[in-house]
Amino acid sequence: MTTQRSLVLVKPDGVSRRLTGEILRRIEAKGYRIAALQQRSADDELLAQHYAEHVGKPFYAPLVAFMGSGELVAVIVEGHRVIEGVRALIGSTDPTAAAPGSIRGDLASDTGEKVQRNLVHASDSPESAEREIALWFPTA
Ligand code: RTP
Ligand code: MG
Repeated sequence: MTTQRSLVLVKPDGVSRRLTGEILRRIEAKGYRIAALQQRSADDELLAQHYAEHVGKPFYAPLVAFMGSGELVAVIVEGHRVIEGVRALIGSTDPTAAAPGSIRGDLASDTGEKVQRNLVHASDSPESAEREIALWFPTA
């Protein structure tokens, strides 16, 4: 078995709606291990690095404002094929399109705003996972 790591963020909507436990419960119940966890806020500089691929897109400014609007929970999750597995657990970006049974499909609401408030972020490739873990957990 090759163990992978993924960077998961419970976004500010997840923390303020008291869904941190429910989201992490689903990830743990699937068999993944929480290797590190921190509740914190994020400044514009960290968010600009985290979302570098989205700079210039129409939702970028509202996305950074939303992600900086309150505390979030940053987590390193470990397991076999965890990157693909957690992406499947969280579901599609758009809360309306996300499949029932997924975290976003079951728990995220479409607010009709410029940015999707979709509760959770998860790394989308091994390269982005290692880049994001280095940003959020510099010593891990
Ligand atoms: P994430 O990076 O947060 O795990 O989500 P994702 O891969 O499913 O989505 P991505 O395309 O990377 O977009 C990052 C986040 O930006 C917000 N977004 N809003 N048109 C919109 O309203 C829109 N598009 C993207 C979402 O919060 C999305 O998760
Ligand atoms: Mg993404």
